[in-house]
Amino acid sequence: MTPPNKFQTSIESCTIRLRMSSHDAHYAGELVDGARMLALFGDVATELLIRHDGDEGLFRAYDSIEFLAPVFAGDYIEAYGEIVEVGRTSRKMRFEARKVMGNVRKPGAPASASELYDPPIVVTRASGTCVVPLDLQRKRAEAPRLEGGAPPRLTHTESKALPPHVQAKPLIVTAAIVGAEVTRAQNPHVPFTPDEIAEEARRCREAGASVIHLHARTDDGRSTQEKERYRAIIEAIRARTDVVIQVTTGGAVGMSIEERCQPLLLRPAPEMATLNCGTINFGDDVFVNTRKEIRDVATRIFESGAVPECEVYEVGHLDEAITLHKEHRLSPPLHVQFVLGVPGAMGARESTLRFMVQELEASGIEHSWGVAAVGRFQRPLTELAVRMGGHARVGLEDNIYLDKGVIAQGSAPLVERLVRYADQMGRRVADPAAARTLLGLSSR
Ligand code: KMH
Ligand code: ZN
Repeated sequence: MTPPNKFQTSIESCTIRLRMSSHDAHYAGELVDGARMLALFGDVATELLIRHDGDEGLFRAYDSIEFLAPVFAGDYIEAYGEIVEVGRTSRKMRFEARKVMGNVRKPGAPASASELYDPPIVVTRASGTCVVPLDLQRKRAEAPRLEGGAPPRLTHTESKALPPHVQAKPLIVTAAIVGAEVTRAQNPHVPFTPDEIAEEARRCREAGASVIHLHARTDDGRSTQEKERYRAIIEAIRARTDVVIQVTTGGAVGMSIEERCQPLLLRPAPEMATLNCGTINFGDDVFVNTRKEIRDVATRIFESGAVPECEVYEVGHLDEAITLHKEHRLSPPLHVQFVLGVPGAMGARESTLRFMVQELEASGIEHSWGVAAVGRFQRPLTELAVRMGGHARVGLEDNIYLDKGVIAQGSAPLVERLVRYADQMGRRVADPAAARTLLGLSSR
């Protein structure tokens, strides 16, 4: 995470900076107590609440705390925080403390020798919730920037069954509009040229998608990872719409890692990129991602500055994604896409999805998750994701039909239908700005 951009918020953010003194050192070797960082986060939270509500509010709970590096007396600490979600009285926040300067502390170096850390060293990360009772809110609380300002109409009987905390979660809809495998013989609406792809991206954005999962094709439809082709497509999309663009590093079966990762060489770097977390049977082929290759791709994504989305096709891939996060190979928070129903890999079953979500939640890692499902499973599994509080991906890459025997006229109709369903369920759709906040992307 390269502060401060990576963590920027569209709701409220602030930073405080101060030097740790010998009064703060609690342990041997002038080591500062981790609780000191939490005290700084408390001050940051208070400032955020004053800015947002005109009241100091109260800290209710942390849901995650990670101590990542030691802090010593003499270190300059920058404590950053942002409000990422606003409820009626609750304000969900994320925090990061970074060491920006400190003493050299090497044998032989003078005691006063000091250095700048470039990039700064992240020492603590946390997330938590504060509350401001309604009668103490002196400013009108602004909801995160979401589409459709009016509260959703609950027209579907099921919607009444969705718990309020699920309804409160903005839904990120990803449109996978091209893919590497689908042909025009299967669906004549698959876009190939930069203009066709950009036009479809615009239609999907208008239908409510905020992320485009992107593959590239040559004019005659062959799958390509060629950097200049991605540049042309991304420029064409950017000329039309503000969607988050997530490039594939999976490419097509049989491509080398070098070939697959070419879009990461673009500058400015893509905002997001997929990270495939394991090998699977992929229909009659094998989609190979060895552990060494996964780490290679993760490093390339990290170094490009793109935010990874971990593609999980099997239960073990989730363990791998969690391991990669723990190895600090991914810029947090952790984004997981459960891809269900690939022939030869994990089936598209509710029980499997619920198990994986439970495992992810039990990891204690700050995360978000979404569902992509293949063919006839796309609709039921993405709708299940909506009901479970996850995000969802639809589009021709995964499914060419709108209904049984009815070819979808592009990906936009699939997006439109999912957004309608989300509305019935009482979940609002995140626009690209809100999606960027939720995904921890730099603002464009
Ligand atoms: N075409 C598949 C073999 C991704 O985009 O990262 C890989 C794929 C995954 O589509
Ligand atoms: Zn893909």
